[in-house]
Amino acid sequence: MSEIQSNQDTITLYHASQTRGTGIWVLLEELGIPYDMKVLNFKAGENQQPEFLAINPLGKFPTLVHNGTVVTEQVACYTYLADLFPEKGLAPAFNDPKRGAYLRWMAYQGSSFEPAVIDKAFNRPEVAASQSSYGSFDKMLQTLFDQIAKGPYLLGEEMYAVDILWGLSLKWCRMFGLITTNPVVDAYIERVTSRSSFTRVEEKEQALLLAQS
Ligand SMILES: N[C@@H](CCC(=O)N[C@@H](CS)C(=O)NCC(=O)O)C(=O)O
Repeated sequence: MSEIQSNQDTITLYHASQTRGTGIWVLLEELGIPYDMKVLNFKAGENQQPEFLAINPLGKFPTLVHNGTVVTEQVACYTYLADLFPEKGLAPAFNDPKRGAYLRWMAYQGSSFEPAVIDKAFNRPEVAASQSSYGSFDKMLQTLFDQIAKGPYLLGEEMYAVDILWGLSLKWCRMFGLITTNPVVDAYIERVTSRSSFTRVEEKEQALLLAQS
């Protein structure tokens, strides 16, 4: 496990490049707050070593530790960090009318989109919509795309942490051929992922991968 220490702060991201943790790294950069990173070599199985399993028994990324509190599951990590720094404006305030929609689309990624995409990727037979947690794949995706079409960001004019989650998630799913997008969704992906925070993280991840190979 190698350390990249930016300061003495108590936010630590346990990370492996090109995983769901990548977006959390982007969010930390967007927030512009101090954080530390512990980089694990996923291919060498460092995430299955006792030291890391003691923190996250699943051995998965992202894993975040803040003042001794462990946060796992990417949607929880996005929500937690954006709420921790309300002054950065990456989450609607608790009394903001957008708050409900913000939480809805955050949770949608983990509880509807991902299970649907994984079922499809593994060619699992579709069950009746009423027996599936996401209904049907097509309706799940169209509902998301209809929201994106309202633009320019998921909840309108402002970009929030939830856009980092969706920008990267959709970009990778499109790249792996797991979803078919449309020009409006493509423009949204570009709008979000062309930010300098994404570019910086991408460059650093490439360097890390090179160092680990
Ligand atoms: N449900 C988790 C999934 C996390 C996950 O599957 N992460 C992958 C990388 S994208 C991982 O850590 N795989 C390593 C392994 O299972 O060995 C989340 O939403 O964060």
